[in-house]
Parts: sequence; structure tokens; C-alpha cells
Amino acid sequence: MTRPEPTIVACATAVGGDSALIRLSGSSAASIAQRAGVRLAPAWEVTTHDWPLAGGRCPCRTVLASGPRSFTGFDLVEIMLPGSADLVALALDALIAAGAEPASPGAFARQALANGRLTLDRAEAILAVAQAGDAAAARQAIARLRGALADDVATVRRQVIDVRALVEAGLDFIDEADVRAYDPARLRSLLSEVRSVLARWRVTADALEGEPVVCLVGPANAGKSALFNRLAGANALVSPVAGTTRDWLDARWEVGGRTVRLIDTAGWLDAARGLDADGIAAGRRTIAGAALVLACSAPDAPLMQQHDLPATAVVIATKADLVARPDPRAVLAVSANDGTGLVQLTGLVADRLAAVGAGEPRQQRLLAEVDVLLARLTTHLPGDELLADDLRRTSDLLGDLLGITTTDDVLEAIFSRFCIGK
Ligand SMILES: Nc1nc2c(ncn2[C@@H]2O[C@H](COP(=O)(O)OP(=O)(O)OP(=O)(O)O)[C@@H](O)[C@H]2O)c(=O)[nH]1
Ligand SMILES: [Mg+2]
Repeated sequence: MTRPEPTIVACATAVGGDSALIRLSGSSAASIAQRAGVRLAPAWEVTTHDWPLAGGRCPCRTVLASGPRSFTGFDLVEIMLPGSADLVALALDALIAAGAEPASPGAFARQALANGRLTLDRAEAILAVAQAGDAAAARQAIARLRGALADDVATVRRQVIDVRALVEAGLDFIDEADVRAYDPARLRSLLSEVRSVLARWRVTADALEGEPVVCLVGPANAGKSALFNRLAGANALVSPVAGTTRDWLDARWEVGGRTVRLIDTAGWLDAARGLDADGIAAGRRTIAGAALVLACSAPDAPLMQQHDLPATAVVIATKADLVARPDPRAVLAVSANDGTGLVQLTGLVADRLAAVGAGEPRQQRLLAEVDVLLARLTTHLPGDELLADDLRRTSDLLGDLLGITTTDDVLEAIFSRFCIGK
């Protein structure tokens, strides 16, 4: 019998905020939460109650997102409670005592990955951006990813050059032995390994820089998801319940002849004691890498002073059908209901993005070319001459990716490993 996967628990927010968010994910999430005394409403409904904790009562808000449609793909319980480190520790203890396991770093994203809810590129992009506190940090995180790409490419290029040296050395001795200087099965598996290392980067590079990101932010209920659906033809949940959107959603949006990634974020909730600082911080991290941020202000959910916005933000007034005089800070008034201002909004986004570069198509082209070569080689290994030639092209392309020339490296590899002149 296979052991059931553990239900994991962790506090998703940094210590010291006004409120804290505890996440519990796994097929037993709901039963563990209930065993620990947490009250749950039917799936997707938020409920507020006092959680009996260590002899006291802890005010909290909970929601159960049922798998497989949750962020992790498993049942996911979220508990929002006051951001005191002691309370959070008590809450985690209670959930662990009820059967949850403490989550290791990145465990939620890993579950999402395993359940097909998240692709590796998204997981990495989330990690990079989630760890970045502001736009500069996000740029650094992206630069780090680029550095990691260069490391990976350098490593696999080295491997390709080594096998190429083997194959070329074999060519020189072709008359002496009909034995190949390498093991074809091992070579094929090495090349498919190389291919999967590079495939990871094709999507990552694409996700990070292939398409500019446009992000919808603003208070809960500002009509972000309705606008998201209207613009990108998506079908995000729209409802009068504040806090409908959890985490974030993205969709491709065609604007002025280019594809944009439109991101719908969770609304900033106004908690009882004022603004939900963690929600705002999470939103800020999500938007750190965005080329353009559309800050939504609705008559019934206006942007507040505290919602300090990034430099890439423009304010738009949503639900324009509701009032004659929308938010005066807005550059544009739109309505997802009757379509007011949507053409102008598309024009505005196209104009703003005209200045943003289209990413790194050169890298993507080179990676795609290498992939075609490797795909061919791993399905059918040609004779030595053609093989050496394909390997040469592969290492040349990888060298191009790194911006270096190849001839010397190959010669060095050949001379250092084989006595060619013998
Ligand atoms: N009249 C009018 N109502 C709208 C419009 N857009 C959205 N709404 C309504 O406003 C409510 C909230 O809309 P959502 O799109 O779910 O808001 P949101 O900003 O995504 O909210 P959260 O996900 O909770 O942050 C829903 O009841 C919508 O029907 C609009 O253009 N006009
Ligand atoms: Mg929403």
C-alpha cells in the first residue's frame, strides 16, 4: 500500500504583519482543520469565527478551496488570523497535533507542480518574483535566473563538447577498429538529459521575458476579475464576495498585435483593524516584475491612500456604469458590464507597452534550434560523420547562447583527452 501524501501546513506570510495567513494543503486538509477546532464553510465560502486555541479564542477567517481546482490541486484550507507570532505558533502547533506536517520551503508550489496546477516555469517565476520585495529586487531575481541559465548552458555545452571530442577521435581511428569510441545508448541518454535541462529554460525564459506582464490590482470587489474576463476572454470567478480571487490568475491578451500576459490578483482586503498589510505586500510582490500595473478604483471599492502604487501603475476607474463622475485620479473610466472605455484601455496599454522590449527572442531561437537538433539525435543516432557534425552545430549554438566561440574549446578537449597524433 502506498503511503498517502502528507497534508502540509505553514504560515504563508512574513512574521510581524497585521494579519497572518496559514495554509493547510493535502487530501486531509479539511478533516485536520476541523479536528483542530477550525470551523469551515462549504468549499469556496469564507467564514469568520472564533477559533478555540490553547484555552483562548482566536478570531479568524477561513476558506476551503477544494481540490483539484485549488492552487495546490489538493484541498487547501486558508486561515487568516491576527499577525502575532505567538498566535501563529499556537495555531501551527494545533494543526500539527491534529495530523498536519510542517511544510518545507516551496512545498506548496511543489504540490501544485506535482498535480499539474503549475508548470515549472511558473513555479520558478513565482519564486523569483515572490522573493523580491520591489521592482529592483525582482530585476535582480530575474538576472539571477539568467545567470543560472548561463551556468546550465555552460555545463551541458561542456558535456556536448566532450562527446563530440570522443566521436571525432573515433573518426580518426575508423580504419583500425569498427568499434565506436563511445556507447551509443549512453550518448543518447546523455543527449536527452541535455535536452530536458534546456527545455526547462525555454519555458522559463519565455515566461520571464517573452511577453510583457500587465497586472490588475486594487481593493477587493473593484471589478478586477470582471475586467480580466472581458479583456482576455477568460472565465475567472466574479462575485460580490470581497476576496473572491485567491493567489493570482493569468491569461494571454492580444493587444495591438502583440501578446501580453494579463494577471488578475487577489484584491486588497480591508480587515477589521484597517488595511490588510500582508495582502498589499503580496500584491506588491506579484506586480514587481510587471511592465504595467492597472490600479482599479470602483465607486464601491475605491483605491485608498495607503495603497501606495508602483511607478508602473496607472489608475483606472472601474464600474463606470454605476456613477456619472468616476474617481478623479483615473486616466480612464471603464465598465466590464457595458463595455465603456475598453477600446481606449486597450489603446492605452498598447501605447505604454510600445516602450517595453519584446524580450530575448535570440535566446529563444537558439534554444529552439538546439532542441530540434537534440530531438533528432535522441530518436535516431546517425553515423559518426553526421553525428560529429550535429554535435558541432549543437555546441556552436550553445556557445552562441553564451556569447563565446567554440573552436578553441573543442581543440582543447580533444588534445587534453586523446593523443590524436599517435
Ligand atoms: N455595475 C458593475 N458591476 C461590476 C462591474 N465589474 C464588476 N462588477 C461587479 O462587482 C463585483 C465584484 O467584481 P469582481 O470582478 O469579482 O471583483 P474583484 O476585484 O475581482 O474582487 P476580488 O477578487 O474579491 O478582489 C461583482 O458583483 C461584479 O458583478 C462593472 O463594470 N459594472
Ligand atoms: Mg477577483
